[in-house]
Amino acid sequence: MFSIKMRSSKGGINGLNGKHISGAERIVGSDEVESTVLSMLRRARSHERGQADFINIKITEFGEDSAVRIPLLPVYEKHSGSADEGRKIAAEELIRIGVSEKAVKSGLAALEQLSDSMRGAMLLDAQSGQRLDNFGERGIRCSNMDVADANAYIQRMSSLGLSGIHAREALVLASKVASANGTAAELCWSDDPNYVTGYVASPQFGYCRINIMKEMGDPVGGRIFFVKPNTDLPSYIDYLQNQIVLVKV
Ligand code: WAQ
Ligand code: MG
Repeated sequence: MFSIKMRSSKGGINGLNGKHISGAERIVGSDEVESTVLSMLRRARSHERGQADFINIKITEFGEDSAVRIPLLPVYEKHSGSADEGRKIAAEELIRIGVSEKAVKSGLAALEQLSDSMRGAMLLDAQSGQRLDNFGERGIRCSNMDVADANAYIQRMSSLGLSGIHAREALVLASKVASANGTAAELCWSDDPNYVTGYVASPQFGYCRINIMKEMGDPVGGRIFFVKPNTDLPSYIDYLQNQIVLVKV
């Protein structure tokens, strides 16, 4: 199997200090490597955040037995009429999951205070609300995950009434995050200016889509992983970053 990763930016020098445009990763069989690379290239060059002037595509082969298989989270939806209402619904859902009120408040505030999008997520203690990682404005990147069977996944997505790359990728990422030992919940909204749907996810209840979580046109998005107290952080972070995970529908 092959892991293919793309990241792109604009305005930097050799990819350093530019504005992040887009990133993507897939895990595919040998016969899909070429088409996957091509679609990533196209994505980086025609993204609504801008046209990348630096594109990095990395391809790594690995043995199938190094992958762990996990189930896809169940999906449910809550309706909001505005960004404010969406964030209120998200807060209620996080509290129902067991995140403390204090931690919910600091999570929302942390995302709302961002002036630019992060590339990764912030880790917050689900009880105290304190930031646990020291990855600063970069955040923790959850990586090395994909669906085990792309066709089965697309079918499942359409049976759920979901289409498009945002939901497809977010649900896989959220499934991996929820499968990590120590995750209490996740909160997310997109950094794509015109994508206002966000979600709260948890190992207990699954993936809760909230149709409006930010104002149309807002280019700032982010993610919070709420972590249970007393979690072993180095192994938690190692799992998120490095463990190869295939999500089964
Ligand atoms: N690991 C950790 N954090 C990440 C990662 C990652 N691999 N990728 C993105 N982030 C963080 C980062 O701070 C981004 O700015 C932020 O999340 C948003 O990323 O319809 O599109 O890829 O059900 O813009 C959610 C709703 C869409 C989908 C989320 O996120 C649906 C989305 P984006
Ligand atoms: Mg984005």
